[in-house]
Amino acid sequence: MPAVPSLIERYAAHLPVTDRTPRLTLGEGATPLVRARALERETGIPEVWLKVEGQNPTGSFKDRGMVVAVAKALEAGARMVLCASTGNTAASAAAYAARAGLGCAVVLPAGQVAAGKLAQAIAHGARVVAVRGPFDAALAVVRSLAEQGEATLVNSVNPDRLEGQKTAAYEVCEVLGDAPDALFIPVGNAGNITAYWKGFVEATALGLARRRPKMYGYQAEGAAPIVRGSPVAEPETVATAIRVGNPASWKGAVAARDESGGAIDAVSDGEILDAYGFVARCEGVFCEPASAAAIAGLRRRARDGGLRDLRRVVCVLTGNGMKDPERARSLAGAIAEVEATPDAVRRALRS
Ligand code: AN7
Repeated sequence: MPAVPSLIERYAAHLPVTDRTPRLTLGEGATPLVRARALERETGIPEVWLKVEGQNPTGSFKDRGMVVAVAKALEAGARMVLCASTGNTAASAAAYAARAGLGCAVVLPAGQVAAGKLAQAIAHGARVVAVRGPFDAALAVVRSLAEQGEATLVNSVNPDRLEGQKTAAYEVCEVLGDAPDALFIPVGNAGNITAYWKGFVEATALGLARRRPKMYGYQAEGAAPIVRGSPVAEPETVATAIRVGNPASWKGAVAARDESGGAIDAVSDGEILDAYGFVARCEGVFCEPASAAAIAGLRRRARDGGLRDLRRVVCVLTGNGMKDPERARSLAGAIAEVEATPDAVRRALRS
């Protein structure tokens, strides 16, 4: 038995599982919630916390929902799972399918998936196909294949995914003793903001929290259909994880925004990369660019004076920075290569 019970065991009473559901686990959930002092200084908000979802087994929040979806697929006698993905869903599906002894097929937008995520899908033995077009085109393909009975679809249109993902909201409430005043979260296909809101609503009903947070979701400017109010045919952003033009959980995201009194806004690629560098250098937490959209949104809203009444906020850092090594490498120029002597190294360090 692991020291911390698996996500399915911990939250069985609140998940669509039965005694017959396999207790599949890779040690997902129970991720760190860490104080962000540099962001507190910059924003003037008394408490800023980071929910470090990149600490999940495959390096993103997707593992919470995937463990439930794959366990339920296993319980139902499935042989194969299938998903479209900007990368993290594919990595997670591949790992949990491998663990469960199921086949896995992933359909990716060609040329738009970070190297680490692709490496994971391949290493875990998934069948990988790239399609010409954005994530939305890949999702349409797998929905059609799943309808024809080819495999169990494990995208977030599968309700078991969102049920698993809502556990992150429970954890936040457990650790803080209440929900925060506001939650900042990136928005791509919009499953996660939908799942967090469900989790917070349930947490208040269960007595884990007295309040519900305002939900602040962030899309990238070049991929901001919810902000614009209509689908984007050719989404573009450096944050490839949230390069989505027609989110499947659009309605859920709008409900979370409106019922909580929050907002969904767009941040530029420049703001995203600035926030990405800032949390890595000033907080010691390395997230991926898509995750940094939440930090970029927090910084912008604080600068604009829109957060004066808030005492405690949580930012969800959805994925690990190591997923996208090429982007990280672009933060610095050439690395000096010198003779292996103290003098040469000292000179190089000073230049
Ligand atoms: C790091 O992997 O959609 O709004 O196919 O990987 O629930 O879609 C990833 C999404 C944010 C957006 N941060 O979450 C996929 C995929 C990271 C992500 C999101 C994703 P949703």
